[in-house]
Amino acid sequence: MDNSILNPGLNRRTFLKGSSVGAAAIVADMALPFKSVAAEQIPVADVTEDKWVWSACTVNCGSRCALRLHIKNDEVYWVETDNTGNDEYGNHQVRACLRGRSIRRRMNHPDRLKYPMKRIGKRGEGKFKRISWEEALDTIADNLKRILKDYGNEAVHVLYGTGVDGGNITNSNVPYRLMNSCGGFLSRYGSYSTAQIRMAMQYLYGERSGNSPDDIANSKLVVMFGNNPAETRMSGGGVTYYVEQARERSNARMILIDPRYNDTGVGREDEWIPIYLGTDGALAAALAYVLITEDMVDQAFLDKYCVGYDEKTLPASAPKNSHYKAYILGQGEDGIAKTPEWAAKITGIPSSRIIKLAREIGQTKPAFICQGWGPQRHSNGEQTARAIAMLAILTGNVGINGGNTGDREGTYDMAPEWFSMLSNPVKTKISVFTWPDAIERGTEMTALRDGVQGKAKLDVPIKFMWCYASNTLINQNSNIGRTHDILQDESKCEMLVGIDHFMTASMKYCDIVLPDLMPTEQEDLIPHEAAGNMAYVILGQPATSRKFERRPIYEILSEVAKRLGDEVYQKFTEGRTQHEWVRYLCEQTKSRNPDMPSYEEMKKVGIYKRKCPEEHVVAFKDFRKDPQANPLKTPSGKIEIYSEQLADIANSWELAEDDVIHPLPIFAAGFNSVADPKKEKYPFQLVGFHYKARTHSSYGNIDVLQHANPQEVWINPLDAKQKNIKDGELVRIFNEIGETRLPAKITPRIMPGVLGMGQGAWHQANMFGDRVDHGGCVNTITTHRPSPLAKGNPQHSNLVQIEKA
Ligand SMILES: Nc1nc2c(c(=O)[nH]1)N[C@H]1C(S)=C(S)[C@@H](COP(=O)(O)OP(=O)(O)OC[C@H]3O[C@@H](n4cnc5c(=O)[nH]c(N)nc54)[C@H](O)[C@@H]3O)O[C@H]1N2
Ligand SMILES: Nc1nc2c(c(=O)[nH]1)N[C@H]1C(S)=C(S)[C@@H](COP(=O)(O)OP(=O)(O)OC[C@H]3O[C@@H](n4cnc5c(=O)[nH]c(N)nc54)[C@H](O)[C@@H]3O)O[C@H]1N2
Ligand code: SF4
Ligand SMILES: [Mo]
Repeated sequence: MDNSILNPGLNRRTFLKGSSVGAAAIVADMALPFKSVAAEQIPVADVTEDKWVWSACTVNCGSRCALRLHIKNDEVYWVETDNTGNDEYGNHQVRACLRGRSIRRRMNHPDRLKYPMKRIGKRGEGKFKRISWEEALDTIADNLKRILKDYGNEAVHVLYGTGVDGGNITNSNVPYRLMNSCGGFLSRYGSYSTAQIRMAMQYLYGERSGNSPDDIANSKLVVMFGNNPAETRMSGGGVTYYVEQARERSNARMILIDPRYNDTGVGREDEWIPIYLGTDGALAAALAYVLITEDMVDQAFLDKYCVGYDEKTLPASAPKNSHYKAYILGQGEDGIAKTPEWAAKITGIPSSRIIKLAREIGQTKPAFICQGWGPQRHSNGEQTARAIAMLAILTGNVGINGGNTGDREGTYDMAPEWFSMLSNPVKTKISVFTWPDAIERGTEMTALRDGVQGKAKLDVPIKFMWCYASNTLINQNSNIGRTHDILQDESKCEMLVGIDHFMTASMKYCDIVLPDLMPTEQEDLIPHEAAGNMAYVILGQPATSRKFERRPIYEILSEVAKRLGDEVYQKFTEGRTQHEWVRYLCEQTKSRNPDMPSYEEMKKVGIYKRKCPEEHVVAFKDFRKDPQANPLKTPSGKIEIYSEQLADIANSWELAEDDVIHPLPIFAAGFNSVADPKKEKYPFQLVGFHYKARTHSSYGNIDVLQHANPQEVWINPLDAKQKNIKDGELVRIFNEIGETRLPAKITPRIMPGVLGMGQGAWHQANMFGDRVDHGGCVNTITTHRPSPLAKGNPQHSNLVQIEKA
């Protein structure tokens, strides 16, 4: 996941990560001839010995957990987790959740890819033929060379993928390094996780930042907008533990605002306020109305630290009365007062409850006001993210202990060493979400309409794509049907290289499919960058020898590099084996953390934890102390409630009528919203929330997890009654984009008018037949239309119909 909230200024994306192979053994009779370059092949002494090694779960779940893998006969047969430290946060155990504890079922899964393969049927048909590594690597290198020569480096894209988000030398982004070793590639900005909020906070605060969750120990009130740490940062390595521990200390009240009564609640919250999807901006405006009219705003803070709250601090270029206060009170251009009654109709929350919430927020200090990434993964997500943050700003909760910025929580960063991705000579970027367009109509894509960065327009479409540790080609990207159609034309994207563990929906579309080792089968230094006030690194060792013909990514890419020439190979490897790299990463990390054990000691102790020396991370603390000496990274150096940059963009970009970019954090409903005329035909909102059954699609094929957390669509009893749907009954969820089928779960934990299903279920459709999905994969029915400013994925903005199947 993308955690751009890092504390002491280290931008993780400039220190991208990677994993290592180290002393993995090759069982000779299982492999076709293959000359390995970058891996040492030390035979395992005695594979029948009962032993255990430290390892980690590295999927993209917002946590990162230590594993102790017990091995007999060269197979993991038992999984334990962290047993170091104690229960006190700052030294707590990073215990694995149900998924990590089932990792041996993934490692030993009969469906795991075993050999390199090439596609022989149509893309998506799933027909493949086994080939040798030589043939696979030659095919990749030959096509890459040809495409670089014919179209240039801008024609190569590394698809967004996060399957090894926690890896260092195994990291999902390692193909960047290969491409940067041979002239660069068309890169991307933003992420599927945070496209809209990142853009929003850049204009508001200059960057994303938040107090670490342990600082809730100093809070009197916690307000969470669409935030669900219990399910999305599970386990001892996650944030949910901090929230629990810190609330035990402060006894802070906790209010959850979410259309679903999510797992962070279930009795631990003080109140759940259900809200229609995509309407938090309207709620925030009405809360602001009460704060202003009942004199609960921190006027001194707004005057000193902010631009555009009222006429006093409005920039000279802004029209008169275009400030926030005028917008809220109905004295601005729309003339509408954002009263609780106004917001009640939009949000579904009674006006009396809005007034009560405003008074709680206005009178309880300090308050930890935060948002998850659910509210921003919408067609109006950029506006919503800023609107929610306004509550922290209006009440002066920014830059103090116990407060927060209104963003998601922040974290302490011990500055671990990331395997460098080198720098990209190609400066052109597309938004993370627009690659299907860059394949289909690349040269038509412009800066002002499609958000191309670094150039006025793209010069070439995407012709070659790396798809490593990514299911975003199909399963995790919106509108699977449209992507299928685009990829059918093999003269468009000419080569798709897939590297994974399973024949996922995405792998079925790749031209060459390569079987990767798992991070648990290699050596790597695994850092955790979202760990509250305790950062840590885990030194993982290979649990078993390599099975079948699986290879580690570093070795695979080294082999491709070699075929691209000596210079590329040298740049990519710098002459180091994976094991040498891991030692190097350890040494560099240790140089910034002197009490970290040496590499040899780390092999024994497994994990090194370091607590934030200041106890809690407080975002923008220096700015709060002295805004002149420590300005924010915004053009004015202040919090820009009114953004002149956004005013410029709103005036110059080509936008559809329902695409709103505004200098102020106003409420704009967006497309596929409560206000969309399509709602007549497709009356239900649908959210594909992040689900504990899986990490996206990873772990999705593990039977025990499927049984513990079935894939089902949540529907309120009132809606179920009206639709005559019974609990557990198979239903069709459909709209103009597609149809998916799954069982219904009737529950008051979701508000009427809204449906919810876990995102990431494995797509199961005949794409050459009726295209109906039988896996409950939400991306059958999500749209490719990007959000206005970030051009990000609005995957939670969906209007659908539901019927009995
Ligand atoms: N178990 C598990 N954990 C995960 C992941 C996973 O797949 N599985 N994925 C990881 C990744 S990569 C990421 S990016 C994060 C994602 O973390 P988030 O984006 O925060 O997770 P979501 O479930 O999308 O949304 C959080 C909550 O917001 C609610 N919500 C959605 N839209 C709205 C809205 O408009 N308003 C309000 N108020 N609430 C809304 C949802 O119902 C949900 O309960 O999770 C990470 N953690
Ligand atoms: N509708 C909807 N769609 C969404 C979201 C949503 O909220 N709603 N969330 C979005 C978000 S926030 C994100 S981050 C993306 C995540 O999308 P992805 O990054 O595609 O995440 P995963 O589905 O976990 O897929 C990762 C792939 O990596 C593979 N993998 C795991 N470990 C390894 C490894 O060690 N080596 C290799 N080679 N492969 C490995 C897995 O088998 C899987 O196929 O999904 C996005 N899609
Ligand atoms: S899935 Fe996440 S929370 Fe669960 S064990 Fe793995 S890293 Fe930890
Ligand atoms: Mo994500």
